Amino acid sequence: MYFLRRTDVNCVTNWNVPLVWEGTFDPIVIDAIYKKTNPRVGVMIFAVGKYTRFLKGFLETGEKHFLTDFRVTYYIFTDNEKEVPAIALDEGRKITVLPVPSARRWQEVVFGRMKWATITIDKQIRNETDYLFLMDVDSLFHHRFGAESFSRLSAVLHRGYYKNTERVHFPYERNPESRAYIPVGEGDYYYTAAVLGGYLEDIYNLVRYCYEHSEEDARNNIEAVWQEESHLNKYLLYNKPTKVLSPEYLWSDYTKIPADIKVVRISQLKKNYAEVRPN
Ligand code: UD2
Repeated sequence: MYFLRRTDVNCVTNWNVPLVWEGTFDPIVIDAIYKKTNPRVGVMIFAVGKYTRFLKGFLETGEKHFLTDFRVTYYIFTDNEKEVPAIALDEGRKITVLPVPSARRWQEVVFGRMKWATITIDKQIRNETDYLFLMDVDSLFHHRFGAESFSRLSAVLHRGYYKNTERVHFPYERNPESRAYIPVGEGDYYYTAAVLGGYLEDIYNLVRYCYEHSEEDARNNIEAVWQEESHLNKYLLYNKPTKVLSPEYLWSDYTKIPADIKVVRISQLKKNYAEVRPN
């Protein structure tokens, strides 16, 4: 018998959508429900410069834990196709490699994700995918990441701010000149840009918004404090997610696991920033 209850955490947001934690869904039932429609799932990952070294671990562990038994296409954006490893994929799963230019600054890559996602959805992916996820590559899957993550727009709580932090201390962009500006006193949660997903058109609206607004900032010589993550947080304040995923969906090897995190589904790897980023 699967007990679907947690009393130690909020399982619903104050706009009444699910806040997903281990112990709040039946994994077999929820996968079976979504399996009936056999959705096509796309996952966009960027591996530019030295980040190609993370592809093997991401893909191998993704095959063990990410929507197993669903149709999945990994869209890998890279400036070095030769470094994309050959990984054995299960039936119904494939890799599509998409070339992007190299970057001089790491910020170009994280902003560029929103640009290339927008362009590539328009050019190609719109006809190939029902659900689309965007993920950081420097991480490993450790536990099931299944159909409980599906909704029109699913965002993940940033592990650093999901509890014991008042909204005034969320690291939103506070410069009123920036398009990512959120006034003090506003905000629901602080979301990570490292994992998000939803219906293709909902994700398209989000990435296009972040792309266009960061371009507008750039024309005014402004770079938001957490780059595309700042624009994402602004978007999600006024376009509420239809599901919120707990930090189980993106933890970090740097951070001790507290009692309310019963499973870590993805964990960000420790990395030497100075060595791995262009500058
Ligand atoms: C945080 C966010 C990240 C992004 C970034 C923006 C978390 C866990 N991560 O990550 O999503 O919002 O801040 O400031 O909250 N990449 C490359 N080549 C590069 C640099 C980056 O391919 O040279 C790609 C790669 O897929 C990587 C992602 O961009 O996983 C994010 O970059 P990061 O890991 O350097 O950013 P980080 O750890 O500060």
